[in-house]
Amino acid sequence: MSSRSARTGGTPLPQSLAADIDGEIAILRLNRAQKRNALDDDMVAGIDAFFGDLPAGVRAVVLCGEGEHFSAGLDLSELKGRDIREGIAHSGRWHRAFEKIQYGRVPVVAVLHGAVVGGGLELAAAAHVRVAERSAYYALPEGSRGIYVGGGGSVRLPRLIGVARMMDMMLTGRTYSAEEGLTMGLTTYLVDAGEGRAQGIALARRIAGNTELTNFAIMQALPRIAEMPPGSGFAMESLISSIAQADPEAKSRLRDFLEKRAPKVTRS
Ligand code: 1HE
Repeated sequence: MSSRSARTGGTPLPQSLAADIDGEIAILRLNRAQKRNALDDDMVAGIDAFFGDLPAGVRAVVLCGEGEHFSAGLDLSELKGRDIREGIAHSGRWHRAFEKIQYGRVPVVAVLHGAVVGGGLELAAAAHVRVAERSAYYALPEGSRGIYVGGGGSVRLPRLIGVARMMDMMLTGRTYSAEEGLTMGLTTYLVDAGEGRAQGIALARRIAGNTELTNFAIMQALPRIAEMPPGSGFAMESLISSIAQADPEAKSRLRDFLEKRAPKVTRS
């Protein structure tokens, strides 16, 4: 049974965001198509509140955008009167909100189409899986606007595409297509027009079927282990894998396989 509400947990969302809960999946839509889903302060606060207050039964989130574009990035109209102090506070609010996506309670699948630019790309980079329709394109127009990324882009994007590529995108305004994004690490799945949401939901359902402990390990431990010196990483991996396999749910799944009740791994 699907429920649609401006509230998902206890927190009201601004009009520019809309949430649906369908069983174990929550769908958060950027709902400001008239401004190409440009992210203003209310939206960023709403994203923070949404991911910080997911209903207990939700086990994966799909993040997508209404209209012709995923997101045109930062709402540039808010920059006009901001001084340095306010700029730092603003960037910090984006960091906190997007941190709740990347290191939140459940995995997030972003569904991308049209412009995925500036802060919109920073938002997409915080998700764990990115499904891009063929119309999607990636850009960092901050360079030509006289500003700089402020939503964690300098931290997350080099880890996905490398410093040199990000530098080029910012210096020259180069854009990449959804298809090019596949080999670069921006697009995880490439789909045809109109198929993104269904694919995103199907992937979210698959993710929701994993054990909570495994999803926790993948989201929280994997990216941190990747940043550790190898010796610390191996030790952390041993700990995490032993904790995961001791879970009764893991034991039951292994028994299902050994007693021929679980599906085999097949080509998709
Ligand atoms: C906006 C914004 C915005 C559209 N802030 N209002 N981002 C950018 O530099 C991208 C700027 N936007 C664009 O290049 C284009 O709007 C799009 C390619 C995304 C879409 O083009 P189009 O022809 O479909 O729409 P449009 O006619 O340009 O825009 C429709 C309306 O949305 C229009 O307002 P209107 O009142 O005239 O109808 C636009 O002004 C408005 N709009 N994008 C404010 N971004 C944490 S730091 C992150 C730093 C950044 O993200 S920098 C990158 C900013």
